[in-house]
Amino acid sequence: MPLTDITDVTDEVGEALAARRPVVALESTIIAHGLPRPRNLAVAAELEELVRAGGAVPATIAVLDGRIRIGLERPQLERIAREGGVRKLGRRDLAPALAAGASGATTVSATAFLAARAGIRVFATGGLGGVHREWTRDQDESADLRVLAETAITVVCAGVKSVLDVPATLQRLETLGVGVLGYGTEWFPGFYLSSSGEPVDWTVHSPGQVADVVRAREALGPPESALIVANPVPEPEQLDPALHDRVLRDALGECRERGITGQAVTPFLLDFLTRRTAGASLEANIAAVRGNAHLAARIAAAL
Ligand code: PSU
Ligand code: MN
Repeated sequence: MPLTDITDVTDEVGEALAARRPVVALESTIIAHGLPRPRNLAVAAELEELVRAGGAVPATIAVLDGRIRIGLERPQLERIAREGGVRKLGRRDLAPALAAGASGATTVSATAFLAARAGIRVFATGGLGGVHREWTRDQDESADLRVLAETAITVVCAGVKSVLDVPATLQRLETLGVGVLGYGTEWFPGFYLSSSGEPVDWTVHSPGQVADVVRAREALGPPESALIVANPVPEPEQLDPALHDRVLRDALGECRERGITGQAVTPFLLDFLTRRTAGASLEANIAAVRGNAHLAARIAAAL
């Protein structure tokens, strides 16, 4: 069965891709499982507007009723934001979800995979998945990393979620051959924080410089891999680092105590932080994603 038979591309996205106009992919897990309702719907719509304001067409990606959706109309965005039973789909979950006629939100791994297949070259998200701090015990490493190692796409993010083991994740990215550029910074961003305290090897300062790197990568040819553009949340909008460290310690403790594992870990930690920082982590998270959506559009336009 050809992929096009099970994929619905909105007219707007399809026309933009055919005319080689800039398109930016957006993931849907952050909407369904990363942000609280009803704010999630407002943010999802705002991200699309930010992409437009940056000069590109937004393509939010999800699976609805067993069909791949590249670009969502408003009623479909509402379903992802509001419906119960919207599953969290990594790349490996796509086939069973499609076969079952299920609906689900796509993580970075599934979104990057589907976006690249659809011919989209730039993707914006909040924070990537990565190596969890309890890796030595449970080997929890997000499928995001493996997919980024095999997929030619530029991913604009605010680093990896700070609930993870950031140095270990950077090591894995190096091993996997995934390029990392700091955008306007010499430090890898810390998702809720402007800096994780870990250095990056390469820094760029404009969308044009990112486009130069992408073109050089394309000239080098296979094997394909992703390019991460690590764009920090502006310092005035970051979460207070002391509050971050304190609440995160509690979150990781509670996660372990309650025996939460697998796909549930990331949503649990994000929600715990939101509740225990009285929404401050949520604001930092949203500020980061906003900046990424806008920058991704400018990069897509520069390409
Ligand atoms: N970044 C956010 N919020 C999120 C996520 C990332 O700001 O909800 C999601 C992404 O979809 C990412 C996923 O791919 O969390 C990683 O989950 P896991 O650690 O279970 O692979
Ligand atoms: Mn995991």
